[in-house]
Amino acid sequence: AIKTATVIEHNVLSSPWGEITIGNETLTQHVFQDVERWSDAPCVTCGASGRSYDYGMMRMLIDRCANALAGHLKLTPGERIGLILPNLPEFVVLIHGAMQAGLVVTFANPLYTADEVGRQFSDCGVKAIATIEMFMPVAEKVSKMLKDYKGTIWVGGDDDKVKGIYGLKSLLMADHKADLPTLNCDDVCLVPYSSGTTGLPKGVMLTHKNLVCNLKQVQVPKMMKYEGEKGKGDVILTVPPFFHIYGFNGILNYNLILGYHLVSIPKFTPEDYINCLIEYQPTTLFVVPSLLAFLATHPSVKKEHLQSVETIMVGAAPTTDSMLEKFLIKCEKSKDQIKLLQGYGMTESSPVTLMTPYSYPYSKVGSVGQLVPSTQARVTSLTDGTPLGPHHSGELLLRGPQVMKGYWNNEKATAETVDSEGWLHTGDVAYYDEDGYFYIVDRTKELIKVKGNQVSPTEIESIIMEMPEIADVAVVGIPDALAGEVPRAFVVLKPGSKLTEKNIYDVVAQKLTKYKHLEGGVVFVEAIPRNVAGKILRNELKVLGRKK
Ligand code: 4UW
Repeated sequence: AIKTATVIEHNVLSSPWGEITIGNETLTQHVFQDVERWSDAPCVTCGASGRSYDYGMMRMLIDRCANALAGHLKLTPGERIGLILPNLPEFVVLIHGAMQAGLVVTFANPLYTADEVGRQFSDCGVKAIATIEMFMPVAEKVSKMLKDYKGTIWVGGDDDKVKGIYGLKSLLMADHKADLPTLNCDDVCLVPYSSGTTGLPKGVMLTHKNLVCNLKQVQVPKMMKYEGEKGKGDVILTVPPFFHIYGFNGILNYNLILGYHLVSIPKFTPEDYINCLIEYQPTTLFVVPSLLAFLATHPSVKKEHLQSVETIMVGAAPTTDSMLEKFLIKCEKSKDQIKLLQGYGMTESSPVTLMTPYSYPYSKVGSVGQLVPSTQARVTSLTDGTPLGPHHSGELLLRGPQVMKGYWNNEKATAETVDSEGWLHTGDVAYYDEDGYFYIVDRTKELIKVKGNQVSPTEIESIIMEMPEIADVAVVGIPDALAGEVPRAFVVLKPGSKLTEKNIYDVVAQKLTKYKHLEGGVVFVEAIPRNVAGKILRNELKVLGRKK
């Protein structure tokens, strides 16, 4: 039988999965609470190099890391550390080590340009950076933009030959000792960046409590397969980055609690991914829609490669039913033999708010699922804000203990996003059915999602506006078969300008990482449609985009 969400009042929906108890643990305590039960089991493995730590080793290295950061680099509670790291086992050592030392972590995509990392790390007031050799030049450039900088941790590199650079290995090998602080679960421990419903990327303040609650919310008995199955030795193959909230809390921490073996690769290549499928025989895959499309349609992925897979979890951008079908056809498995699960969330909600329960009926394929425990929702009319009943699309509002404390140093954006009653305004358009299953149908916010990655139109627009010959610009996402969406710029040139599409493409490409490039092209127009308040009418441009 389908569990049904209960409507409580004024069309506020509550979770059919009850409530969680909110405790006082820190994130690291919660994630490693049962570590003694499987200390010899593999914890995180790099699928490219084979480098691997077991749970006991991982826990010990985290302790050592916390002591070294506090005792040797003299980082003090509340100070920010910035990670520029791909998915490597050491990511886990550093992020949980830093949190245990009371530090606040912010992470950046390692493929960001120095401009992008610099903007984020200066905004957050970062005091130390951890990175690998490949990104040391970016770290060095960025460190010069930061005040009271305390040092760079070089993962895989050597110690101290250059002042202010610390090899991670020697930090962990030395017996550094520090008086580690007693932490409060209301302390902020993570500040990932998200552009939210509008504007440039902003720091999202997440507390230990936010993140721990969200882990409890997705591990309710019966909603997940995993009831009573802790430590059963599942193998998880994952590509979504640990430097995004889905990868960090929704995948990494979620599976570490269960004692599962996480295999990841620092950089996606079809060969490495297929090799991991063959070598590690994963039981669960965590993917974004573009990776699902790869598995379903790429000729080098064969059904034999997918035989061990029992569950596949997809989210971070819209998935189509037809792609889910294509995937089943590729595996030659029935819907009973493989579970296709979907989750929906935002950085601002730690991230999960909706998830398909493990036992959901296949009539609901395409739904992003039901409310996770202790979470409420409202769907409000896009025209007048009134709450809507089943099967009517409107803006999705969510409330629960996983909703962020606010945006870093930005009360205005916080107030615009989380209202006085605690509702998070998602900027997504959704409806729910009579069983409390939700369907995402559109987005009212400006955010563009390229392969699950956030792209802020404002960020691209501000770079184009800096070119002297530009009179006005607006960027919107246009549909793309592989990436989901790609950015397209509509540009008004100043009279007499001879700027070409390539000139504009190149300026953006110089300043921003690859997935933000104008793969949707540049369209020259006479004027950008704006409302009386000067706000860009993006929907009109999207229609224009579809016609092109
Ligand atoms: N369908 C359609 C979806 C979906 C979606 C997200 O970068 P952020 O801030 O955060 C994320 C979080 C992804 C995520 C959370 C929980 C979970 O279980 C899971 O997967 C299994 C993935 O991406 O972007 C937030 C925005 O991304 C869109 C939506 O617009 C949202 O506001 N989005 N998930 N399943 N769209």
